[in-house]
Amino acid sequence: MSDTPACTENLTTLSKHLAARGVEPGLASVLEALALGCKSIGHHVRRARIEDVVGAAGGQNVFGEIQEKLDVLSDEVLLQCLRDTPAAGVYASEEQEGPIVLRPASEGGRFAVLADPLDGSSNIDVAVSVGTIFSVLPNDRPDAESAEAVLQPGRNQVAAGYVVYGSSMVLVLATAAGVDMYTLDPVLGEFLLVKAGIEIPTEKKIYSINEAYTNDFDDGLKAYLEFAHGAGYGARYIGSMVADVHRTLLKGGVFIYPATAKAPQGKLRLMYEGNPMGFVIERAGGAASAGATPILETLPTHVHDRTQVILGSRIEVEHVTSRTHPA
Ligand code: AHM
Ligand code: MG
Repeated sequence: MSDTPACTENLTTLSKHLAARGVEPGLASVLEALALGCKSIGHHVRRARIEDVVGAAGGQNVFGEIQEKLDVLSDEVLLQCLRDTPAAGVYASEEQEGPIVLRPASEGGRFAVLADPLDGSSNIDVAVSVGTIFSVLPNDRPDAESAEAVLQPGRNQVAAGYVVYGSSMVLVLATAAGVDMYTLDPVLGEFLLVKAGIEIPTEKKIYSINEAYTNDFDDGLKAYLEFAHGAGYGARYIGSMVADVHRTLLKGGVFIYPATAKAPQGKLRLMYEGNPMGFVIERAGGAASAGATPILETLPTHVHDRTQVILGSRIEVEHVTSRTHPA
């Protein structure tokens, strides 16, 4: 018998685990392309102010919002990674005017990717956590209609996830097999599996909402906040969706971005933010509501549609929706 101790080093890489999870090679190649893009974006985020990437790029996106330099760069990085990936058929993002057809389904482009390339980018200049959010849908329409192929309900997603550029760089990935979490090992340059089969904690008295907008909330939401104040809830709000949802996934509670008088459809984007985060939370055993119905059941009319977002553990979401949308 050898005296050599068994190696206990964590060497379960993303690609190894995708194969172990039974993710088919075409989808795995798209997810690995996104992970590569996120490593590159994370590298730029880490070097903010060393590189000239902080500040406005000088343009606006289709929503009339100021584009930060890093918004534009992150979008270009993801697009470049997907262009090189034969299974990627369509790319759409909140920085682009509309979906870009990379290659039709008939030429192998079997997946559509929708992304918020740099969520929370207005937090970059103060070094608060930001992230990349992505959704993968099947691209199975005839060639001429490929750009419209993205207009599917979130329920059709085959994978979704996000990367948080925080004190560590974390990838959370939801597939048919479940929700897994990876941390980037900066020396190996690999995302290594740190937790498989994540389940959201069931009950937790935490709400996450921009409470400064209370005067704009409807009576049901005001009633929920009154209930939460009386029931001893704590409040947490970072202002980067990706960081707020990541905390909600791991620690529980509810994240809410409601419709307000100023943003009657809500502020967050259905296809780049609501659907992928809803998919992750549902796969982890939680709920994601657009108010009256689950986010994932919303049929988009336009790629840039917005939605209300109420997501978290089922019971915490129910505390909100039972007051905002009583049966
Ligand atoms: P962005 O995608 O342009 O960065 O905007 C979305 C961000 C979310 O990350 C966050 O949840 C929300 O805006 C915060 O908005 P507010 O400042 O209104 O609370
Ligand atoms: Mg965003």
